[in-house]
Amino acid sequence: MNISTSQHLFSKAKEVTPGGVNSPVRAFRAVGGSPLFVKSAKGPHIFDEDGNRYIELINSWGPMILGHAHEMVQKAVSDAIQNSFSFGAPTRKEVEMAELIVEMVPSVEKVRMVNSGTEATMSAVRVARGYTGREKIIKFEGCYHGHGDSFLIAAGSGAMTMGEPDSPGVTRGVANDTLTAPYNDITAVEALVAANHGQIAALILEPVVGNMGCVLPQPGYLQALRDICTREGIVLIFDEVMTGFRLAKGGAQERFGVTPDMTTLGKIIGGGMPVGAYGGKREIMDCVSPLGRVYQAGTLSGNPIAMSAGLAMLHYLNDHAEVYTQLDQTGQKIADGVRASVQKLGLNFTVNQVGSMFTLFMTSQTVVDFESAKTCDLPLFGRYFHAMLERGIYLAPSQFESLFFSTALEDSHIQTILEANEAALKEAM
Ligand code: KE4
Repeated sequence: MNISTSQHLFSKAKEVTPGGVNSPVRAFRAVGGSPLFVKSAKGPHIFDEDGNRYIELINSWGPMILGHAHEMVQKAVSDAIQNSFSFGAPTRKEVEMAELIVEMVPSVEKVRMVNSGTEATMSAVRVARGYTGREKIIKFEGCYHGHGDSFLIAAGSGAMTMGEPDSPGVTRGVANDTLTAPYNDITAVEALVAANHGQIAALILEPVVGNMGCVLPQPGYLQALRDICTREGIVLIFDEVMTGFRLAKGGAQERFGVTPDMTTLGKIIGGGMPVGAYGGKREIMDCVSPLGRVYQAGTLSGNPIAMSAGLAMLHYLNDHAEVYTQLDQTGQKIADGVRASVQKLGLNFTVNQVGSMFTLFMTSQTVVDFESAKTCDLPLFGRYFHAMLERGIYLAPSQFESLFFSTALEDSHIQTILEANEAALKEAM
């Protein structure tokens, strides 16, 4: 494929932006080659600056669950723009958004809007510390909760591909307050709790992990964490920035029937616009300024244009339960098809899938945590990624990322994806 315009733009970008991108994983460093510069998108397709069309399975890392440029979301934004962009004052749309989130997400009694998933998780941890008066947190190796200092310890996502999970610039003091445990290992959590008794403010996790690739909680794991946190007075935070409104309209907490004390949200909540949120039990959220003493603020929080996009998206998802049936079917079809090709080619690779989240791991191990995810053959994944790109399928440019399917994928697209997958696996081996 001719990608000369993207290559030219990338060389210009690298002169004026670190690594030529505004978020590390976009730079293709984990798979090699030069990143595509996207010009437009519609439905299941993106179009790069050289006019190449791809069926895309990133969907802006989750938000575009209804496919790109959905007319319902676009109309909501174009209508909102007529009333100007931002006021820095309360608006009725923020009330509507908060009421809708409270209705849709089981754990949320009160919610605060912010502008990214990182802001949501940083704020939720601060509130948990303020509410409990405790300082330490537990996170899990391979889970990613944005780029807040407390979380860049054994982080997933781009941090994994950078080969330095503990980022420079994170102080020893911050790192000392972040305890880590392997995902899916309850014994390790019990040991941390015993060794730090009465000092742990919060336990934060991705209830289904997307950021080491898609990794599911093993049966009983989430409930066991819930029980430990209830027993110890630890605030259980489900980071549903990825899974929220995707795995069910109430997110993973609805799908798995386990209710945390707080939830962080992002991605889909903004319909493609920069929106995050954190919420939970009333008694915890009432600690937040100006009602409580835990300070958190934001110039563009609850921005009316972003609220319009998010409200259009969430109302649609809340009113169309069939979306989740379709997404589950799409995920199952693709997982079954990829597993069939892997078996046909005599490859012993692992497929993890739940709903519209999916990862093909280039390892024979069952992938249940950070250590097993790291056994993947990364050079092989890079060759597979580019073989798929050449066939017009745009995957996440890292083995340690989940794919996200949208309702814009029809059977014809799924067939194209599966044919390309089998050919790309053959080529890459
Ligand atoms: P943002 O600050 O990027 O909006 O959200 C951070 C975040 C928090 N929690 C979870 C579970 C997340 O997945 C994320 C962000 N996800 C990555 C994808 N692995 C965003 C892509 C990127 O970093 O460019």
